[in-house]
Amino acid sequence: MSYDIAYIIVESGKGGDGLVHFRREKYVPRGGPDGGDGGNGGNIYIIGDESLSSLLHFKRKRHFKAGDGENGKPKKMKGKNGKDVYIKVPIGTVIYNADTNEKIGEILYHNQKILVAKGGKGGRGNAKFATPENRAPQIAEKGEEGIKMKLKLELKTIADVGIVGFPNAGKSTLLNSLTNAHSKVADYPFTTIIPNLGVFIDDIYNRIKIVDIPGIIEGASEGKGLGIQFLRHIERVKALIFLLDPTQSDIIEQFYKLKFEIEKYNPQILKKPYLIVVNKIDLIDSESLPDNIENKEVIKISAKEKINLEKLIIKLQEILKN
Ligand SMILES: Nc1nc2c(ncn2[C@@H]2O[C@H](COP(=O)(O)OP(=O)(O)OP(=O)(O)O)[C@@H](O)[C@H]2O)c(=O)[nH]1
Ligand SMILES: [Mg+2]
Repeated sequence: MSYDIAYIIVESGKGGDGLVHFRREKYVPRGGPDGGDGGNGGNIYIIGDESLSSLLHFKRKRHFKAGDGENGKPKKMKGKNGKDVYIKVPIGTVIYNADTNEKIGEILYHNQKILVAKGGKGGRGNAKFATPENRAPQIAEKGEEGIKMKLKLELKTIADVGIVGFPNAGKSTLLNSLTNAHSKVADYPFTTIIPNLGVFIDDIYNRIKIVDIPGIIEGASEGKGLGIQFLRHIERVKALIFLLDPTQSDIIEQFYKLKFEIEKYNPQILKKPYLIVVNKIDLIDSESLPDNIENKEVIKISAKEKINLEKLIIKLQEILKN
């Protein structure tokens, strides 16, 4: 089982059987039929949970069974319905029938529910079969069987590239300049609250999906600013752009602070390929910037004035290829 694919077995509950039973009361020698209906079997739902970011929790538990419906009872009492089961998955999970490969649905938002296995219907008790011709039916229905199936869950990557940086670094401006996106740009921090997705199409029609994310600040991994919500998004991209803003503070310091927050959240993210990009070179003397950080080339651009973006694209294509 890999990080972003999981196989699970789900089993909805069996419906309870209907009951054959006749009323028994003192002084009433031959009571009528009073066998109750069986309860319905429990359903299995998949539900979106925004606090999850992977399918790893299915390593521990792979088999899910909903409760069976109770059998019908005397006095026309219906058996209890079986307990439903809700299986939590991260947003972005696509659900397939593992045997047929048919797509069942996709979880796109928090608390979204998709019914994947309906419980069996409870059978009717003999009280339901009484007619003027047959006042004492000896028949009742059996409850329907539940459904057992294997599901494949797949967590989609949201984009190829995620742009990370401090608030106001120009992440949304860069996304808009490179792609068809119209992410809101403004000169105050936390303009971007929800990640925006844009697609860059190169001359050989390769599509690169790029996402800008809310600004990272110190303490983000502990929930400061927009906290870990956005860090979760960069777990699901293939490569990163560290976008540094030389008008705010020292860029080397910015780079280390960003890396520090990401590492504290999930060190695996830093194993992804990344580019170090300095923005807003139209505002400063770019000669004063270092050419390398940690032996990695520093790419100097202006997202707003569209300076050096061709080079950035070439570098992006390179790191995505590997
Ligand atoms: N001069 C200049 N200004 C820029 C450049 N890139 C972005 N800006 C400006 O910087 C400000 C912030 O830009 P945004 O794109 O909203 O920054 P962001 O990183 O998305 O900000 P948050 O979403 O708040 O984290 C805006 O006023 C932009 O016009 C650039 O290359 N040169
Ligand atoms: Mg923004």
